[in-house]
Amino acid sequence: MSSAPPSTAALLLSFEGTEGCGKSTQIRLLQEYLIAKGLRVEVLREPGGTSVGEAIRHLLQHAREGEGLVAEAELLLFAASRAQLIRERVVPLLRQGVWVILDRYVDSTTVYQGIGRGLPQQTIENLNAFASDGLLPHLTFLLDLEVTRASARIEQSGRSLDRMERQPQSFFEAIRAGYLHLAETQPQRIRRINADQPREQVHSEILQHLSPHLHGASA
Ligand code: Z5A
Repeated sequence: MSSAPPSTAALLLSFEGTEGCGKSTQIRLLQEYLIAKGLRVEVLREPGGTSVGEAIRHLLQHAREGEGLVAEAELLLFAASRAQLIRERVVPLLRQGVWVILDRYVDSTTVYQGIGRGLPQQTIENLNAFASDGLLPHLTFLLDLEVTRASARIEQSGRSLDRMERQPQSFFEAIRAGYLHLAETQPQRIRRINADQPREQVHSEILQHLSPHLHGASA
């Protein structure tokens, strides 16, 4: 999977990491920063981001019916949400020159379904390529945080856990290790950011990675 997004001007960015690592917080800060620079920016989440995708998200994370999902069906539902999102929103937005920030993307499937659920990596690679139409982000920010630190943040926020989050700590340790391996093997695209720092510091590290791409960017 290696095709470039269909626009020379607008970038496709994605954020990855274990739950509670600060993706939503950093995406918000980055969106504000880019908008202040005069860029048009859309934030979309996975699963979700379209009506179909949000219905799939509900089934995967919150609906009682989702409790019985087998790993293979779970994988196909994430892929279905992605196929819809890419064609209905992401590609048209990039063509209009709108920057797109994705809250999770193909790397989530590689680690959660591949490593977490133990599904065959080749199947996942093929399905990721099919669902995404081969579209990879220009840059992916991996917010890396120790699992116990991330759980403490979620606990502190007071929100309840969804189906995907009710896994043992070992599951999330494996996910974190999987992400770190991906960042090591694809250093051009995937940038590991130490998320165990104050919000502003994390934001500023993200901007450092982005700055070569910002040169000359305009709406
Ligand atoms: N999934 C999958 O299995 N396969 C796939 O292909 C895809 C997804 C696409 C989606 O989760 C689930 O789907 C996810 C993977 C799976 N499940 N699991 N398990 P989601 O989108 O519902 O939620 P999430 O991605 O796990 O994110 P989150 O829990 O909402 O956390 P976050 O966005 O990374 O963090 P946050 O909300 O910005 O911050 C969490 C708290 O920490 C909050 O109270 C903040 O105020 C605080 N915070 C943030 N930054 C800091 C710093 N720097 N210091 C201290 N405190 C901070």
